[in-house]
Amino acid sequence: MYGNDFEQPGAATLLDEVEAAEQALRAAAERRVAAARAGGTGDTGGAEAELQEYFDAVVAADQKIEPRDWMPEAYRKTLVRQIAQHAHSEIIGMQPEGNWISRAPSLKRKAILLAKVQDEAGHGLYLYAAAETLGIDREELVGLLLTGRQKYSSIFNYPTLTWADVGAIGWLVDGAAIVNQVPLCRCSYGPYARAMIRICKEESFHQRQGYEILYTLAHGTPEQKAMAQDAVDRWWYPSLAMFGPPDTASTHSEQSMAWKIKRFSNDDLRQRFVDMCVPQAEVLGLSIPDPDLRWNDERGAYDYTQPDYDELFRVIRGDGPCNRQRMAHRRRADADGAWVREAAAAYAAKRSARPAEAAARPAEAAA
Ligand code: BYC
Repeated sequence: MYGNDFEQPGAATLLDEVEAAEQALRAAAERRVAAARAGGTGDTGGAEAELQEYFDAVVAADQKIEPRDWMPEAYRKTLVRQIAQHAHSEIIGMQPEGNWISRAPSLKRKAILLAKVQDEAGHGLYLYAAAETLGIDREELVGLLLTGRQKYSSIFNYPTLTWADVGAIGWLVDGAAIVNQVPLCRCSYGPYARAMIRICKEESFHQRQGYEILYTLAHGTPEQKAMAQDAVDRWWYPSLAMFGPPDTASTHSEQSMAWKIKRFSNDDLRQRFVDMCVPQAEVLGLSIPDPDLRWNDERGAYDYTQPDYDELFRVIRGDGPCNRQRMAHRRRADADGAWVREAAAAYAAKRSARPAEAAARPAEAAA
């Protein structure tokens, strides 16, 4: 079951979607579009127009573009931008929760949180690896983050003030991430889609652990319940803002949707998230801090108050509550880890030199 341990209609849908996306991905790997059957394998031998035609046919047929395939330069750049931003978010996203590992209220909570934060590092690795298939290496991407030329998600610029924030991040932030990322399992670029399938399965556990923390607090002492409510009050609107600017201000959505990188617009996903959270908040016994939240029969969805998009743009520009702290910490970690990367590279070079040395030895002996 997706998300939490309480029966609710439609609760399994998101993980079912991931499952279906995985099956579609496998099927896509076995089929090639008609153009490929007739004219070859989509290799790069033809003229630009033919290559574009083949690319368009693959996308239209819901097949996957693979690293070996020709792709428009703008498609490649968009993927590098989005995948890198996503990877950076996973790595920077370790900080707010990492802040609570040493202060988790029990050994069990500490072990769970450690595993969760480690998973985020793993997600970063899958995503950097997916970006590398587009011909850019991880070191360069990290450099772009550290010099402020690439972004990471706005959400990680908010502080984690209490233990309940760890619950709110799991429920709301990971919940928003799942809603955003499940459709990315159907992304037209194969390596990104494959990375997302695994990530979404792990995110489901993350969301559930946050939900369970909040449920426990909400059913604990009045002080614990108040702490849980306070965390939800602070994380609700930043979580809504994670989905990006409204459609009218989203510069990339239209093209990304035409390329089937994005499958839904920012506003559609935001709505889906709100509709998912309302019944879950009821089970928690916590309220969503929006006096205008109400069911709209005509739309078949909840009406809700939009997040403050000026605040979102301020945070994206680097002026959120924790931007400076997050980047300073990341730069420090990068510098502190330099010797590990150097040692690993030296070890790898030594190991790869070994077969050559071994091959050279008999010849030397014979001489
Ligand atoms: N924060 O045209 P738009 C996680 C930027 S990690 C910062 O709508 P797009 C987790 C956008 O980049 C969660 N910037 O863009 C980890 C663009 O600027 P540029 C991360 C944002 O790409 C640890 C401009 O605003 N998830 O789950 O079509 C613990 C215009 O926006 C944001 C992903 O990265 C933002 N919130 O759509 C727990 C998912 N929103 O690049 C959890 C993959 C917008 O032109 N990414 N911008 O300078 C996406 O789905 C899309 O990139 C977005 C934005 C929906 C985020």
